[in-house]
Amino acid sequence: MNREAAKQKIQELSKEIEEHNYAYYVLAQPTISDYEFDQKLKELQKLEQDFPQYKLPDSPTDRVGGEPTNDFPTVKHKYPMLSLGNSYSLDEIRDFDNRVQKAVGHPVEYVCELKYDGLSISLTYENGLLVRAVTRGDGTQGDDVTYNVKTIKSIPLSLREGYSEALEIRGEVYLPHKAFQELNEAREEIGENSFANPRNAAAGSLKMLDPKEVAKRKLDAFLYYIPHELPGVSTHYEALKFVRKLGFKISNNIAVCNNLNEVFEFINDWDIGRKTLPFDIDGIVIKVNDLHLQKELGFTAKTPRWAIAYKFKAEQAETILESIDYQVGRTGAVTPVANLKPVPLAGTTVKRASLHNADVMAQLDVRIGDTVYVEKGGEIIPKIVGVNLNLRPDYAVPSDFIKTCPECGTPLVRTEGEAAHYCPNEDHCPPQIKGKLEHFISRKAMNIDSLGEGKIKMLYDNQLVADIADLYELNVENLTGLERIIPAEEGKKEKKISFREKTVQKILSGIEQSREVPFARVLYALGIRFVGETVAKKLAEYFKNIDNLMNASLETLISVDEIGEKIAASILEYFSRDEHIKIIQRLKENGLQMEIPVSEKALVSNILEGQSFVVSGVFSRSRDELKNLIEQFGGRNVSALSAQTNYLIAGDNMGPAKKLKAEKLNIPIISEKDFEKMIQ
Ligand code: 3B9
Repeated sequence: MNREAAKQKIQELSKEIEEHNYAYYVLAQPTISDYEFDQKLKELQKLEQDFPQYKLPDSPTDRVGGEPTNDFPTVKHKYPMLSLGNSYSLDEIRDFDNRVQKAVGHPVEYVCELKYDGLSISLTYENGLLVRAVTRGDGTQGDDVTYNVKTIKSIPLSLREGYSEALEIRGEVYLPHKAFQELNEAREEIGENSFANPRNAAAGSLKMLDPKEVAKRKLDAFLYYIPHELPGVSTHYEALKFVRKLGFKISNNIAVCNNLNEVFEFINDWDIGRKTLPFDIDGIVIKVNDLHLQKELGFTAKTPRWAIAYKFKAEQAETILESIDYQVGRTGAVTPVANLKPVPLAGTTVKRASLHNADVMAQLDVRIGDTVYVEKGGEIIPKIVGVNLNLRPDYAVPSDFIKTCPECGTPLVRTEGEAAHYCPNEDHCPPQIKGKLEHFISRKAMNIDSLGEGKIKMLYDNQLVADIADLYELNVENLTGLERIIPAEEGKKEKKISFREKTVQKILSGIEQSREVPFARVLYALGIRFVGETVAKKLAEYFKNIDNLMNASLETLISVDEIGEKIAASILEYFSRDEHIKIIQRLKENGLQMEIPVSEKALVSNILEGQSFVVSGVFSRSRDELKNLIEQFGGRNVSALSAQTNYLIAGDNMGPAKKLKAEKLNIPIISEKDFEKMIQ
């Protein structure tokens, strides 16, 4: 094919394929068979490969996912992303309506929408093209996940009707029930943990580093808000109709309500209707329709005054409390968990429920044998919210909270003023070890995404890793053939799974790559209590390397910006343990970054420029600290003496061979004091 024809064909196919996408994913009216669609997509992919110069910026081939990334850049939102105030009763909606009417002086029209339970996202279009998709983050800034969002088929890559004005639009990315179920089944097959709910699954999916993986997840999105003016639009409802024409998927389940009764009717209809929806909603959103009135009402720090969410009541069931287990979490917190006589609730059978902590147990006065009320909220595990005292049997007596850790036997501690009991055996209590490992590999720490919760469990259960340094001693031999047994469940057989060769390679290369992770993130990854990302950065900037930090006194630590006594004490405590020092030693030996790169060590002066030093012996400061000083003043450290070396800094106990060699090469031997004079 000649170039002109290829260009033409690429344009035609791109347009045609996107039309089919639109018909299928937005209008839910397929216009072509899957087979024909795939043929066209393949044809386009081939042409784009042969004539990459003609690939369009909104090519539908991007929907299968581009190249993997290492990180999602942080982007500041042009308009803040607010959240919604919550209400749990019709009375609270009445109060909301009263506040609105009082502020504007007359009754107003409302729009009612479903409250999608997903992940908020903001899309930016420039010259008609999707240029950015950013997560809500903290409302002010979020993660740029554009390449992942491009794989969501119902999100237009370019706007219809030739619309080319700048446009920002907000909505919710979610995972439909069916896709959620399929995903969890597939994860179970390969030994990964299931997601607790579609919301977590959607959030996890959008944060994956490989868009090709995201493309497989069948995410979807509803859009519901435009934070700026649109031509000829004066109500929220009109705004939604306007953007629907531009190709966005806007819900059909929207009502304009003239009074509160109509709002209540919408709420009641959907309290029942939600059970038949193919996706989760967690309530109804009520918004003032008139955009001028919205502006007049304004917003508070986090929420608009013109909108409110009505949250559906969690469904309740009554059943018998048969026994109480105690679970130790990743952080050592101990949670009492009730074993219940199985009872159906909101589509699933409930057998277990959280009792939170000793205070809640005492306050509810729950006893084994009691009939209890269980409720399913947004959490993973349902909770007990009350006891039916009329049905309490005579034998029921309060149970004492356990005194020792059910996982490792260590006596539990409870800090004054805190509700939770903790197991203090941080380094040797199994769930806490796994927690530390999971933190270590997490995205903002060492970012070893070839390992996950499931694989960590497998490695731990097979006694291959018991601390973070063990990860760097894994190899092909001990990973190959590892087995994990998935116990038999109702209607299913016991399953054995093992790592495939490809998985083993992936795990090892993920670990290998983590050796390049900068010092600040290594420091964060250690999991020192109270040392979060920001604190780790400050510490890395100040101390430059791990030895300086390890040797720092309380006074020095506290003198660092943003480090208070609580953090300082925790750092001292961490480094006071031999075991931790050994782990750090092993991490060092395995080549992890234990200092900031030279280029980042702020140059204090360039007085030593062009001078090279060999440091040998014992000094008043650590050798690393001395080497840092050399670099901070523009000098260079070399490991062995040669004719090019300018100075040998000799400390106590320097070997006689070094001295001889320096004398032979005519290299000046100076003391620590001499060196201090050089940089004064
Ligand atoms: C800046 C539905 C959800 C939802 C809003 C929703 C979640 C949030 C919201 C969005 N489902 N609707 N609506 N159906 N899950 C109403 C909170 N609105 C905003 O984020 C927002 C942002 C605003 C006002 C609202 O005011 C501005 C402030 C400064 C500059 C420009 C605008």
